[in-house]
Amino acid sequence: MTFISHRLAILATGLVAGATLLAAATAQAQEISNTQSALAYFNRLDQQKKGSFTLVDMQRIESKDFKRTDENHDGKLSLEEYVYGIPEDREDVIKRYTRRFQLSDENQDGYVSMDEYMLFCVRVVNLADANKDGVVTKDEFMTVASGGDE
Ligand SMILES: [Ca+2]
Ligand SMILES: [Ca+2]
Ligand SMILES: [Ca+2]
Repeated sequence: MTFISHRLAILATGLVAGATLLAAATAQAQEISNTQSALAYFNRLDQQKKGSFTLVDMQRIESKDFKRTDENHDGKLSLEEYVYGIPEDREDVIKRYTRRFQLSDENQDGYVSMDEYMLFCVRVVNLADANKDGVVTKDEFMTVASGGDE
């Protein structure tokens, strides 16, 4: 992820002694939290516990999520609605959601519409479904979701 390398770059330039150690520890903690949240996300999408999910599964679950998140029922999500409920001290989670929000906001109007949200699902499934069989397995999902790289 870009913001991790950015943060590491700041750490590396800002500190002299111990910079390498600290950066390594930060990266490791980040990796663990990425893996855990990717796994939690996968489990949420794999509601029937098949060890996989399809685009249809994901869109069904995410569209329910969209309606729940759309606090003021205007049919679109603001960033405030999107990150609502994330504890303030979980800066890493807030950053991840903010990034996801920006990626989803296709027309860059500062809101994520249902269409954009569904399109995001299509992009995630296309990206993750390495063997293009229409099913995203846990392995396929974890490969793209938990990696530290883009
Ligand atoms: Ca709204
Ligand atoms: Ca938009
Ligand atoms: Ca597949």
